[in-house]
Amino acid sequence: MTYELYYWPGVQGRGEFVRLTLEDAGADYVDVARLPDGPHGGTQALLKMLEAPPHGHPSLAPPFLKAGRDLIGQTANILLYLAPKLGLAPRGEAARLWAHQLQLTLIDLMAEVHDTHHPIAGSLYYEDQRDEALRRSRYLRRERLPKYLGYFERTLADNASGRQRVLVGNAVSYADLSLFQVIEGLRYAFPRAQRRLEKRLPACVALHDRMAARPRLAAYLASDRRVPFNNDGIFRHYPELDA
Ligand SMILES: N[C@@H](CCC(=O)N[C@@H](CS)C(=O)NCC(=O)O)C(=O)O
Repeated sequence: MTYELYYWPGVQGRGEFVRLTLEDAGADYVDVARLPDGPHGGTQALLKMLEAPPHGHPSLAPPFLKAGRDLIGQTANILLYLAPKLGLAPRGEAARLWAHQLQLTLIDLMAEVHDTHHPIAGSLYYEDQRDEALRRSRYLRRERLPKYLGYFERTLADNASGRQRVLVGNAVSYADLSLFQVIEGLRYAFPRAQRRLEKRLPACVALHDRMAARPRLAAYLASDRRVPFNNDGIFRHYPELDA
């Protein structure tokens, strides 16, 4: 089965969570909107599948995944479906729901990060909401990031079931890959705040480094399939927001 991932080209965004799972598993997939423009590739193909899918349930927004005749939207939902098939989910319903819960929490954090540079509306320029962005990011740095990352640090510390600390059970799951991605994004967006915070996050940092060293993931990160972080994505670096 060749999976088809539909996500905006040029940014990592929420699609990157799905990409990391596909890449780490060595799955066969195409990143449709990054293909050359045409009936089966590029942004036009994405919009066509978004607005009028030939079968399956339509999504409000990317990312969504086409797997045969199934069309699955919502990042965490895609991973709930995909990761067990690729050997990157824990076994058993309770553990799967726990991984899903952690993924939803990471997606919540992403939304808060997005709202630091677009606190009023996604349709307005950053420059037109800069004052609100400055206020919002102060609270993210001081209150929200310590709360979220402290939670993941405790979750890792509390899970003593494996030799190597992972978020769920005793084997790497998509939740670990997603935490890696969020740490990468925060290092790009808020390098100063993140440097300070990471002094109190040894388990998160160790997990991040172990994920980065996984052979397939390392190969992906070094490849041109990994779009660099940039200021069109969700994690953006505006130095004034990291003051
Ligand atoms: N909760 C959804 C959010 C999807 C989402 O916000 N997608 C963004 C790109 S990362 C988008 O294209 N939004 C367009 C819109 O909301 O109008 C998920 O986790 O997949």
